[in-house]
Amino acid sequence: MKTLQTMKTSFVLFISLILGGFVSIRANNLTITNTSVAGTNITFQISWENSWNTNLAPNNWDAAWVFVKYQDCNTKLWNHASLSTTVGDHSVASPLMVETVSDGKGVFLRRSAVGSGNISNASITLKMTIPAGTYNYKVIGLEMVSVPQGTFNLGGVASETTRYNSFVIDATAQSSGLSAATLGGSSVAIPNTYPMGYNALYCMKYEITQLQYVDFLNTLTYPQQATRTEYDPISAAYTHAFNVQSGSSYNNRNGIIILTPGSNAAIPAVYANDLTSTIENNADDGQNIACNFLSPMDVQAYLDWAALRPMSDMEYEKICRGPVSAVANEYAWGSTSIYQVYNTLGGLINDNTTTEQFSPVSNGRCVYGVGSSAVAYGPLRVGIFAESTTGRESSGATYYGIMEMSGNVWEQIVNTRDAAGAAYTNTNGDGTLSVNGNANQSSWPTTTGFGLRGGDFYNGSSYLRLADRSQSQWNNPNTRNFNIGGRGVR
Ligand SMILES: [Ca+2]
Ligand SMILES: [Ca+2]
Ligand SMILES: [Ca+2]
Repeated sequence: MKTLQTMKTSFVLFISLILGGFVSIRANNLTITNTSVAGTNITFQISWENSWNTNLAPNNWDAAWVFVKYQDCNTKLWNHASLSTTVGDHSVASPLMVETVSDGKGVFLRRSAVGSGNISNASITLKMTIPAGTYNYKVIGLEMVSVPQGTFNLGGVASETTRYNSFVIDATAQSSGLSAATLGGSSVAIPNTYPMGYNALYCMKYEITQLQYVDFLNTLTYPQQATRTEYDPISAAYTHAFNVQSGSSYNNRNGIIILTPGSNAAIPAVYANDLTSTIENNADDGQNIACNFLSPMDVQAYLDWAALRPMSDMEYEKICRGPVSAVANEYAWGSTSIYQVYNTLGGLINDNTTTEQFSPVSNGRCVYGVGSSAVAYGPLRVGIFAESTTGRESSGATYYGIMEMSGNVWEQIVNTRDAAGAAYTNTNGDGTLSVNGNANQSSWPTTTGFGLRGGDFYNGSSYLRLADRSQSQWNNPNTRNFNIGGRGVR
């Protein structure tokens, strides 16, 4: 297990072809700079820290999922750019390689050979397939981690409660489907089209952050924004996009605000991060804190827009446990070591910033269990426990190096308890939402088929167990709770 240091998340570059200028509007540890467009080629430099590609267990690599949004300067509407599916059409500097995808909705950039360390200003040119026009562009990068194809142990061990039956998921299981009796845990029968975690996938390294959600909102139309936030986009400047806790002025550490109100239900609002009010987009405005208050339909819309897909209930266990044996009552980091952390506990350093950290280092650090002991509670920065000296247990990483799969905000999954969940396939998002801002991909749940995994900053430790399925059916598609977020896979 390589060390996992600083979090890196989406970065947006906004450029104008009309002005011929290229201005980066934000920066964090995954950066995209020096962007230019020539014809249908978009060129930029990408940097991120602590990338890896290893031929030792877990035999995987990290990658940046990069996709391009372009805005028609006449209609002002944002579209998802298609990228060439031919590797040779793109130009990628060492030590990176490009991995194209068959639907052309983005590319993965990753180390071409075994190695580790920082990626520094690697030059990338991607070939887009877009109609002629005059556009603004946003290049967005999300950090992902590869989860290789392979068998794994589902279900925890016999002494644990609220779990799947214990058995091996292999190629035969995936190609044959599984009966309700085989699965156990209140499941229905699932066909061979349900993603069981046997096949290779990429998983977002972190929960969706508040900056990523702002970037998303700022490419939507007014009606889409209205669906994807709690308050109308026409609300006054500095209105929070999501709920204020009842009886309090506290927003559970969610700092997403309306910066410029929309108007006439036609011109969209401009959103920003302003956790430390009231000058937006400062270094301490919570950009890299996990985005909470996300309903199941909010997460699905984000994933459709990003051309990713929801994680299945069984994939959650594969991503956490990997191919090794289950440990009784283990958490996502593969042991029962646990050290409680929450934001009002003390020990938080650089609160609300992109370097928010917690001291001391200890095995099993996990954001959970604040309960009712404090009012001003909320999630922490994604990747907060991954430091230069931490390993799997002290950073809270899964077998593959994915962060906060136990604790912080709940993970959303597609369940195996409803017919609608069982009908889910591995259909990816296509970058485009319905007129009203909903995901509209074949087989994705709409009313039932939803579930939660991994616990959160508010509840106690039993939900953090990686085998725990006590909330694996949670059919509240439009409910926004202060302790629920999500992430995607592809
Ligand atoms: Ca501020
Ligand atoms: Ca989580
Ligand atoms: Ca869609």
